[in-house]
Amino acid sequence: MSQKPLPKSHPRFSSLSQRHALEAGVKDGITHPTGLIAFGRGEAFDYLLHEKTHPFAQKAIAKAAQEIRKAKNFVISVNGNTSALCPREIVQLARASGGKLEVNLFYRSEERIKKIISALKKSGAKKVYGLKDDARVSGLASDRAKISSKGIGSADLVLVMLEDGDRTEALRKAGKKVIAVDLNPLSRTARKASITIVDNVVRAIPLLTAELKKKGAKSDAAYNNKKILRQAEKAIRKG
Ligand code: PTJ
Repeated sequence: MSQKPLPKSHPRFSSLSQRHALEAGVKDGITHPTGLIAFGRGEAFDYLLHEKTHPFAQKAIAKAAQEIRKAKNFVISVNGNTSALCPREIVQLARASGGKLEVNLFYRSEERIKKIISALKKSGAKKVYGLKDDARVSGLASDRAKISSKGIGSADLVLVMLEDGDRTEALRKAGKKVIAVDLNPLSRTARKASITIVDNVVRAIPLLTAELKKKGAKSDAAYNNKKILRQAEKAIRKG
């Protein structure tokens, strides 16, 4: 459906722009139609968080940057929603972190993977894993189990965004650290991840890239993910 450009002065400009990015993603065959519903769930939490990055998310971002610096094989897992919402920002994060990109889908099809890889390449990505799956995440029934041995298969640290919870659990069981970006602090992904950034991906990913570029970032040995999730839940309840 063609429409007039959104006025930047609209109080919900950012949120509406994200909706339209996903609408285009569905039209282009990148985003699965149910991704719109998943986004709506996130949007409700974002509304309660006043669509801003809170200190608990900043803390998680700082810890995530620290873990990325230490990682031997950091992989960013990309799905249909994130590739429509913030492809350029994801590629910039891969560049700043030296991490690999891998497409991993719940509703897996070769056609969608190819389209997502091409969208990431248009945004500047060089190599993107995921089309050829030669390994599996054990204990996972869904197609998300299909991975590349050179990507997620050999990763020690994986970034997941907008996930269904069982993969995070299975990745942890496989001995990998997981950074999750999820607006819902009650989700299984949020609870099972090593570090949970409770924030919208469109804000969290550029902030993580900026954090990685900072020199002399200090280490925070006292990081406690359960505490971060409690703080996020409290902020949502307060509204
Ligand atoms: O592209 P595919 O085939 O891999 O399919 C992906 C979807 C998104 C359809 C699939 O992973 C899914 O159904 O996800 P869920 O189980 O609905 O979980 C999505 C989680 O992401 C929920 O906890 C939402 O609150 C959260 N979320 C939604 N939008 C955002 C978000 N978190 C951060 N930023 C967002 N913009």
